[in-house]
Amino acid sequence: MARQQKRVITIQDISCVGRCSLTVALPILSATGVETVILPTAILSTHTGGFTGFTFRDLTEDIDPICAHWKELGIETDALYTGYLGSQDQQQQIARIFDEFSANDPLIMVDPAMADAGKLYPAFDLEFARGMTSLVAKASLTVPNITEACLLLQKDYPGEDYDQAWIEQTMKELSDLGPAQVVLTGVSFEEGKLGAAAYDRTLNAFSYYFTERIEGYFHGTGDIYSSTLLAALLNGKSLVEAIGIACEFTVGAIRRTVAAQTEPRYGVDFENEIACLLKSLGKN
Ligand code: PXL
Repeated sequence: MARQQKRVITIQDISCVGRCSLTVALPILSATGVETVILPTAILSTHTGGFTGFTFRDLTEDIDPICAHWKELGIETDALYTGYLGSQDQQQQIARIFDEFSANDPLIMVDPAMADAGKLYPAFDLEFARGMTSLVAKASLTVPNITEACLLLQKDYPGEDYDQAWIEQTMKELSDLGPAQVVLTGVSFEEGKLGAAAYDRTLNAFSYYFTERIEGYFHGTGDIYSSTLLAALLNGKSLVEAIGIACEFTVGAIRRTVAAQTEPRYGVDFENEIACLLKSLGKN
């Protein structure tokens, strides 16, 4: 029977506490009507940013048997979406999964979740970043922040010292790796404003969306942004519309968290912002 709903296979870790990766991707995508098939890469008691003593179980060995079962069932998908991976071995494994589930010409979105603010996350090294470049090469859309973009391209991290020409050149270089669409997050040209830039190679078009900048570091917001971007695209929005919808949703969740004065390492209150997201998608 033909599927009515869009389906995504998302591949990232489960951080049990701390609202990031699968614990934000699944609720956001599901709430917007997208059937979400999950492939957990690892299970951690918390994410690795701002907590010590976390547990980590690598699920590399489970990935192939899970996918083999799905193949037996004839599972097809409209999109594949990867985020934080458990190990470098998983990069090649996932590249194979992209090929195995390519029947419907799915959107392949790689969020190279590995670094922020000029630094790799604690679990990763430069070799992992090299491997991520190979995975991005297979994507149709990639969503790095500026730190991740520099690691993918092996260029120096500029901090805040860049201009529009640098952003556009960087997005073109990322697209030259493979993806026809690139969204760069954490872009700012003006004090007090922060947002995202997009490049669509097929249209040869750049676009931008900015909101107010809220000072502070908020865990999981990259994953919230990527999940919302994909949710908007799978709900028929254009890339230009989707980058704005994802910016507004992410900043809305940050605003709620600041107002509630909760600890940022526990993630942001995106749950109470979901009604606003549905409205911006025209869903209620
Ligand atoms: O993408 C954020 C993220 C996801 N998963 C784990 C993390 C982080 C960021 O630190 O540690 C386990």
